[in-house]
Amino acid sequence: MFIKKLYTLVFIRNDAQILLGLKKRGFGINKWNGFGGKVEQNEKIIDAAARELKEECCLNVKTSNLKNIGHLEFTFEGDSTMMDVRVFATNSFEGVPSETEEMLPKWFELDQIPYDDMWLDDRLWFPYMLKGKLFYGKFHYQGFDKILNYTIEELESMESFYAKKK
Ligand code: 6OG
Repeated sequence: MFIKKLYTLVFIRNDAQILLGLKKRGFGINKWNGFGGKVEQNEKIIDAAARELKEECCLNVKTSNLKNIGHLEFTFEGDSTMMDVRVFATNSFEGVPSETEEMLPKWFELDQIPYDDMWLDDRLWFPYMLKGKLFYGKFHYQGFDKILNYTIEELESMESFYAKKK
């Protein structure tokens, strides 16, 4: 059995671009990713998503504008933790993305996503997100640079996915 830990991951979009952040420290250092982190005890997932976005790149979002677009599960060989990552997206935000101690934000054209400097799983599920599809992905890593196995599926709705998962 795995010990599940809840995380958020937020993507800010405009028509032609996506905002990614270069992680400057800790887990995933030197990789481009969305903005997110651990959900705290007694914190709503959606509140954690907005909080982490603000802490990492100084943008404000209304939680009502954050759309849950995907669910990712990561496990690592020899580790009993499962990272349960709730993915959100929005094109509605306030502020200017700014560098913080944790992240360096940068806009990328949708056809210039820097997959070579991202988690290996991203190139597998980003295409769903970029086409506006909902998704569930499960990835089992050996170390941080090899995926031993994975599955990805498109979802009809997040609500029915979570209802079935319970
Ligand atoms: P902190 O440790 O910084 O939260 N995360 C992943 N994101 C992608 N794209 N691929 C992975 O493959 C990931 N594993 C974790 C979840 C870590 C942040 O990194 C995300 C969180 O947003 C293994 O608090």
